[in-house]
Amino acid sequence: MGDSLQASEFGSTDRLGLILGGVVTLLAVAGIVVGVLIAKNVINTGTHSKSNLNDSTAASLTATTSASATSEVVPGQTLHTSSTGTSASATSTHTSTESPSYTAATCSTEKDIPSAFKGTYNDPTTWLDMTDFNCTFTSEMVGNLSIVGLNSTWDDSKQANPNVPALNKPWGSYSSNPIRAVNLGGWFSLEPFITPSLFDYDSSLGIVDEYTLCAHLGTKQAAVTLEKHYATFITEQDFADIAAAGLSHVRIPFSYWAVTTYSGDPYVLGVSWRYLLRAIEWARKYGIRVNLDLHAVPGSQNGWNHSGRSGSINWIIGTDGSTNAQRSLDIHDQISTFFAQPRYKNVVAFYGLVNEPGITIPQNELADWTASAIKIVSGNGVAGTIIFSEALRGLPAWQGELQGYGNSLVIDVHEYVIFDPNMIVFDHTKKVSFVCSTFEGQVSASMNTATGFGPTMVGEWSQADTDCAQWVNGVGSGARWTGNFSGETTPYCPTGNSQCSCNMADQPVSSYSSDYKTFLLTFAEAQMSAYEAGWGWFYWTWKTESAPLWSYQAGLYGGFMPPVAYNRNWSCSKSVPSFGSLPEYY
Ligand SMILES: *[C@@H]1O[C@H](CO)[C@@H](O)[C@H](O)[C@H]1NC(C)=O
Ligand SMILES: *[C@@H]1O[C@H](CO)[C@@H](O)[C@H](O)[C@H]1NC(C)=O
Ligand SMILES: *[C@@H]1O[C@H](CO)[C@@H](O)[C@H](O)[C@H]1NC(C)=O
Ligand SMILES: *[C@@H]1O[C@H](CO)[C@@H](O)[C@H](O)[C@H]1NC(C)=O
Ligand SMILES: *[C@@H]1O[C@H](CO)[C@@H](O)[C@H](O)[C@H]1NC(C)=O
Ligand SMILES: *[C@@H]1O[C@H](CO)[C@@H](O)[C@H](O)[C@H]1NC(C)=O
Ligand SMILES: CC(=O)N[C@H]1CO[C@H](CO)[C@@H](O)[C@@H]1O
Repeated sequence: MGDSLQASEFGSTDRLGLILGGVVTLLAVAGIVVGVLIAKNVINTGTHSKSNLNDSTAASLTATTSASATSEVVPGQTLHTSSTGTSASATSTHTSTESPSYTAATCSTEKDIPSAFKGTYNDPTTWLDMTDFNCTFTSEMVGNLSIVGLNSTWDDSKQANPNVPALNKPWGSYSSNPIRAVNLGGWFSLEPFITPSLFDYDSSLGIVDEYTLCAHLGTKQAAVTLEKHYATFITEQDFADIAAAGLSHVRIPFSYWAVTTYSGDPYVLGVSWRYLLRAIEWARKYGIRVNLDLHAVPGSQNGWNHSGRSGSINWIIGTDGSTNAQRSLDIHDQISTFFAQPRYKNVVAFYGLVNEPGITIPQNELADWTASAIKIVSGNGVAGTIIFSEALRGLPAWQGELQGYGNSLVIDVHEYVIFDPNMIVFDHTKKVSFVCSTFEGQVSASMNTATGFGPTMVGEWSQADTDCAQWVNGVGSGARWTGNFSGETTPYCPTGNSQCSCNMADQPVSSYSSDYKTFLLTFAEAQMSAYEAGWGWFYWTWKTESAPLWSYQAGLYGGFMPPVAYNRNWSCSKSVPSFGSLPEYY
């Protein structure tokens, strides 16, 4: 897709020559001469402690292009038509109160970048944001993935909070010291309901997911738009706030185009990779352990928008299903080789194979793929516990499956009461008691190999009591609550009639009644308590633009989340408090 230069592969000088004519010959010669020259210019890194979030600079960046028909990540397969260094401009949107630091450091400039890497996503002189990135070029790759941007040393001595061990100390038992954590959803794998501003187009354009968004923008503008999002949506301050909220882990969803793309893909290749790596460094700085979550695999594992492309499942099953299954194994080979490096041993505590595979994928085929993936990932030496999804068929379905891995394999279930017409209709009290009985019961049963798989975690949950949040069912979709979701005409709310309305869900947090906040806090504490019957929980998600019941941050600011996650007043062992005169129809 798109409109920029196509280079078929690294070393394809014929093709480069066609595009750039004699210039490339000069660059190639210069590249050989320069070789792996280490930059010598000492520059003021005061500028590098800032985000260079300047739109005109961003606009001068040109796009990444996907290599045609290759599944390898190859340096030089993407081209920038120009490489405007961003190191000179220092416009900061969020660090303006910091005093500048004047530590000397060596940053590469354009002349230091070997020709094969010039203008690629590995070329730091083209990056939009240099905050905390190492600005010295390196051609070093691990698992065919670049380490450029990373520092050579790291410090694993931090503790996220006094109740959990420092990164360089063993966690111990997750059954007795559960995970309390959040997802960083909508950052590297876009979701319209998390960032509706990125999907604000006329509905006739059909922009409903990252695929259609990138196809519409074209490769150049997609790269500019998405890099700006990567650089601004989550910042270091979020990691500081997450640790301060008593949370110990983050689950970071990312998509396969962080490492590779295939013929015809419109996705932005490679740019999210370095922001993912920086995110891990920020997590480390606050003692937070990371759960890497491959949220989108080639072909789409569930046909939902958050797999990149909404539509059919073409992974294991569907068109090119077996090719895409193999591609996803190849991707795991690369990624797990990378994350087996010593620098990740203490911080990447969990390694997720694939988010929410669709229920139409036969379980035996999914289990076979999972066993192959585990063999690759553990064979490459990843230290973290591997995660597989219950794949929307219920925890009991995995009793007796994928046994023999001990505590090095954990099953992941996502618990929501609002996507099921049988549960969304529960009143507020019933939603709380249902979590405490049924969801806690499911998690407990799953922890026991006589009744379930064994080690069990809850990788997603939220405080939503309706499906009213804008686009939570997809761009342009109606809601079950009001009775206009996907051809339905029955309103699924406790009163089940024309009273059912999204009015309250659409209000700002500042207008929430104290009874509603009591419900929301209790609903959150009920879920935390229920899921701590297993290995613990990851809330979905840390931050949203406009959906407060899906934002841990909004809950903290709004006073309907416990200020620190490990210190709570209510648990499932207590009776459900009164929610006063809280209405049940909105
Ligand atoms: C970005 O930099 C350009 C050139 O230095 C300047 O003209 C422009 O005002 C800056 N834009 C912002 C948003 O700071
Ligand atoms: C890398 O090192 C530089 C220089 O010491 C520092 O400013 C920067 O914050 C470090 N980056 C990370 C992610 O730790
Ligand atoms: C890296 O790429 C080369 C060719 O580009 C390939 O032969 C090799 O298998 C790849 N290694 C990994 C770990 O993907
Ligand atoms: C920055 O990266 C270069 C190349 O990988 C490396 O030699 C250097 O030590 C790194 N700087 C820091 C501060 O880690
Ligand atoms: C669904 O119904 C609500 C309330 O009547 C309305 O605001 C919304 O536009 C409808 N959405 C669709 C997709 O029909
Ligand atoms: C627990 O209750 C006390 C006393 O009512 C209150 O001050 C505190 O904020 C509550 N803590 C949480 C986490 O709700
Ligand atoms: C059509 C579609 O894929 N809808 C999904 C989009 O993603 C949201 C969550 O972000 C899901 O709830 C929808 O089912």
